[in-house]
Amino acid sequence: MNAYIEEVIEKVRKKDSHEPEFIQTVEEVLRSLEPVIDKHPEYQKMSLLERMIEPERVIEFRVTWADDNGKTHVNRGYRVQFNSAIGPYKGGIRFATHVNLSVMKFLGFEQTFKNSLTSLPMGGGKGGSDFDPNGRSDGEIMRFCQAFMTELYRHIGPNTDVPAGDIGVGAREVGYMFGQYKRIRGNYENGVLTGKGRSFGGSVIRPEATGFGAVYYLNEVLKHQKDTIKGKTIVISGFGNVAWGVAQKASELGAKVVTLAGPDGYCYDPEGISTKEKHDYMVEMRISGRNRAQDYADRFPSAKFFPGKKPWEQKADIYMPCAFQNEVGMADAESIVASGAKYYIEVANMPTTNEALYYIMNKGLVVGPSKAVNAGGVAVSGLEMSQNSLRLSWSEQEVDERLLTIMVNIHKESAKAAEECGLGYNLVAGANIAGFKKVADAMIAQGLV
Ligand code: 2IT
Repeated sequence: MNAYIEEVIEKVRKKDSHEPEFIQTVEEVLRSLEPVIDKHPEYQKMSLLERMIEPERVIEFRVTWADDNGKTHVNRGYRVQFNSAIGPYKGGIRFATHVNLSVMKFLGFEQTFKNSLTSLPMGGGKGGSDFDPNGRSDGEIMRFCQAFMTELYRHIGPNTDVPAGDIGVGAREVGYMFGQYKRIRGNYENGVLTGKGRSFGGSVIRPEATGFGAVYYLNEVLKHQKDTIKGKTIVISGFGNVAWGVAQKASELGAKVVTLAGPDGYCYDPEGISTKEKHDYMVEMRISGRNRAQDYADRFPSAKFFPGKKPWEQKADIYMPCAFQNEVGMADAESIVASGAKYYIEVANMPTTNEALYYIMNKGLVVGPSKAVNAGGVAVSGLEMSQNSLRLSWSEQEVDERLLTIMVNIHKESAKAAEECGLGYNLVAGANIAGFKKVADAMIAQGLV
């Protein structure tokens, strides 16, 4: 092990001991950079890793709002502006009870490398709140978004920091936040947020982009392995925006997604979540705010609901976690490996514990890391920024073709970076190395930033 890397990890463990998710991603990313750090002793002299693990800025703020009964609530808001070496901070906003500083920092750190991989000029950032949108009325959501933006607006802008959606934040919430931003600023700066509605600068394909991009990436992996997506069964988790995009594109390309999952358990549908009716129902499940996977089995008799269980116990050719961080632990990894599957493609941000990740990799499965696989979402956000700057909007075909090209390129560059370091077809290390190099070069070129 490289002594410099271990020293930096040790510092993070001590200094940020109360931030387990952040420590986890720092360990995973930094350890995989060993061949690059070995080759470049000047990075140590310039304290490059110490700089990279320190966010440029962390903003934490109070969000006060009133529910429909007039009761006052206080939530905590965050924006972590992690790294602006290659472009304005860019990354989503997450509304979920599990949001805390550790989660925000892990997401901002991952976002920095992910955005670099897209080849578009975007730095890394992340924001959110511990607000729980489940079961909230439309009016409550709007007032919360307005209260959140009333503080956030002073820290963001089309050339400064460009937020978007994430878990709990979709086009509706982005719309309310944009409205409030515009009202306070008094300028029509639609490049300040991405994932907007189509009528005010949103890009086509942005809602589908994360899921479509993930399947494009999977397709590249299969081609590399001289395999095909046709006829493959896929086990996924979640039923939100990302799972929805994956189910649609996988069905279109001839694969069959056989599960979806929520906090209450999972559904197994041997006929596949393959029809437009089923895909549309996933959207209904999301906007209902009920947050229940069981609703799917109640609606479609071909599906069976398994209460309190995770979908990883089902056999499949390909596993694609699409829900949230650390949803796949050691016991889940053991079922996945025992199934004989060859492919494990992370879609949610850091869905695998480090122990489970190394286990799956060591057992010889091809692993697609989330920061590469899910980069299609932020890539189309980057394309939305381009369209807003041009004051133009591109056709579906144009955006989809660009998305495909970007995903093909991310796979190619990651595979190449790993190969060049003598690591073989290691897409996990390859994505980290390829993402890191561009940011590192930019930081060095810009002096002591
Ligand atoms: O995790 C992610 O990459 C996102 N939530 C999308 C961020 C964005 O700016 O579109």
